[in-house]
Formats: sequence, C-alpha cells, structure tokens
Amino acid sequence: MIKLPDNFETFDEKRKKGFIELMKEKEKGKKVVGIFCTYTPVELILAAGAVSVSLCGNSELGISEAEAILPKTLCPLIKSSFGLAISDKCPYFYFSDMILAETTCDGKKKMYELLNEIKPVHVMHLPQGQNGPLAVLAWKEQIKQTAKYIGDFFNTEITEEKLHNAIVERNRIRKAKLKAYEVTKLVPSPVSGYELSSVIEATDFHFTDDDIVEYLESKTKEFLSMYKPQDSNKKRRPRLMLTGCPHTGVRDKIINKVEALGADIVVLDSCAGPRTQRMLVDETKDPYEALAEKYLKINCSVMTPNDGRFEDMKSIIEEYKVDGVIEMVLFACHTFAIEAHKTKKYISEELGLPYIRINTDFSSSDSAQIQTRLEAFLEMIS
Ligand code: BJ8
Repeated sequence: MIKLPDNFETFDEKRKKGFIELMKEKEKGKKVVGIFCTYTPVELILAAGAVSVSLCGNSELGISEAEAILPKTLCPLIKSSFGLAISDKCPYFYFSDMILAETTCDGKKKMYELLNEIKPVHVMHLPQGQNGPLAVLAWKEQIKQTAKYIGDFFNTEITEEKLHNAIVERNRIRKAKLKAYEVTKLVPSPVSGYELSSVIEATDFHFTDDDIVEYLESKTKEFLSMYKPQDSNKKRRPRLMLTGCPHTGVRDKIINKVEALGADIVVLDSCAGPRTQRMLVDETKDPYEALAEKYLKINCSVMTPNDGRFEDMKSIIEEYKVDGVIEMVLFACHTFAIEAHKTKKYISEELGLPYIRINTDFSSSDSAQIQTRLEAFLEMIS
C-alpha cells in the first residue's frame, strides 16, 4: 500500500491529480525516474521498463523552503524544483525511484549534489559544446554508462532491441507533439498559445505512450476543426514567437497576458518546442550513436557556441510567419541572459523584426510592469 505524503491535503488539484495517476502506475509495479532537462535521453528510462517524469518547478511553490538552503539570488526554476523536492510537495519527486540528471548550468549541477542526499541521483556529463570530434563520442559513452547504471539500478538489462523499440516509441510522441505545435502555422491560428501550451504540458499527466499520442491526436483534430480560413481577411493579430528560458512558469504573466492584449503566441521556441520535436532519433543505426547524435543537436544556451539556436530561430520564424519576438529570461539565468545580447542583434538587425526582452521570475510582483511593456511593444508592431 502506497503512503500519501503528510501534506497531501494541502496539494492543489493539479498536483493531486498527478499524484493519483502516478500512484496507479506505481501500484502496477512501474518504476519512476525523475528528470530535469531536455538533454536527458528518456529512451534509456523507457527501455528499462520505467516511466520518466519532469521534476522542474514552475511556480512559486517550494521557493521559500529552497531559500533556507540555496542562495536567494538563484534561478527560480532551480529554487522551485529543489524546494518542492525537499518539502515533499511534488508528487513526481515523491514517487521517483531515482533521478537522472546532467551537467547543464552551474546552479542545476550543484543542486543535484544536494538532491543526492535525498534520492539516488545519476549525473550524465554533457559536453559543453556540440562541435569538435570528441563531443559525440564522449556523449555516446555517457549514454552507454548510464544505460548500465539504470539497468543495474532496476535489476534489468537494457538490450539494443529494447532501446530500439524505445526510440521508435519516443519518435511517435515527437511526431504527435510536432503536429499539435504545427496547428499554429495556420493563419489565423485556430488556438491560442496559452491553450496549446496547456495541452502540451498536460502530457505530463499521461504515463503511457499510447495515452500521450491518443490525447495529442484528439486535441490536434479538435484545434484543426476550429480553423476559420474566412477570418484571414480580418485585421491580422500580431503573430509572436516566445524564446529564451523554459516558459511554463510564466504562462500566465506573459503568454496569457500578451494574448489578452490582442496578439497570438504562435510558436514556443524553447528546448521542448517544435524545433526539438522535429529532430527524430535515427531508427536505422546503432541506437547509442543515434541517441548521442540527436540529443547533442538540441540547442540551448548552456552550449558554447550555440549557433544552431539562431539557425533554428530563422527557420521557425519563417515557417510560423512570425511578426515579432519576445525573449523571456529568468533572473539569474546567466547563459540565456548573456546570449540575449546576440538574440536581440540577430532578430532586430539581421531579421529586421521587433524584439523585446523580459527579465522575470515566477512571482506576480512585476505583472503590471510587464503588462505596460507588452502594451507598448504591441503598439509598435500593430
Ligand atoms: S535544454 S533550457 S531544460 S538546460 S535552470 S539554464 S533557466 S539558470 S532550464 Fe534548461 Fe535543459 Fe537547456 Fe532546456 Fe537557466 Fe535556470 Fe539553469 Fe535553466
């Protein structure tokens, strides 16, 4: 019989639902691996017969608990993730048998050392750059070692056949997510960025691949049925791209707000967005090599250089017919903050599009100020 956390009654509805769903999987004997980053080759987890869950915090919850240990000046995503973990407020952390982590930004790396005091954490050493002859080789070796670690941890063997099957399954999910994202290529977009991002986020509450794909396909169909081509003759709402740090913690104060002001966020240019979903893992080659190549191609500011991000942005901007760009940088995220200088130059000077940068955290204290800046930005675009 699985024990509820002592503070279960204080959980909000979303977390209660997540807890109950995952509890059902645990009762069926499912093993759970917590993850924090898009660079995690989740196929390894799947091939071990376990399920992966994201442990990234995306609200103010847990931040005060975290600040008793971590510096207040740290990125809110790290503080929230850590605080939820140490206070048993995250159902996914509660049920995780182990954590699979990787060396991305400094804050996360050091946080993993502290998490390891609560749950077993295996850290994969991600190369700091994507180029150079040894990068893929080193990453492939890390993936192999991790397969061995996870296999031993769960007392199973991750065979190449299991890994191949996991690759095919994850590619199926990537294709379904991409189709959902691509609905907003239509003009006018039949769905708001807020609703689309809620749907993608809700896949975190589905724990089997069939469930995820079925849910995404039915939502995509529903969105497509809402398309009104006749409205393309009406005055066009500005079509915006949101780039920068992961945006789930600012959906209300940026995505919802900008859409209420009369624009559409038609593309979410984050590491989990369409630019990553369209990169499939090659199903025809050695699975370790295919995984190493695919995951290392993901563009994130933790890489140096990170030129691929700009190539991705250019094609996404064209495909989604973007009129302007909002870059969101979380406080204390040094890699995205420094890279934002290049982003601004690239978007405004090379692509000639309006650009605004918003520095923020997960609190609502700057909502009014953000609204004023967004209003001025939209006035400039319209
Ligand atoms: S692949 S974006 S999930 S590292 S935690 S870097 S906001 S200071 S999340 Fe990320 Fe992987 Fe890259 Fe994506 Fe900055 Fe905060 Fe660090 Fe962050």
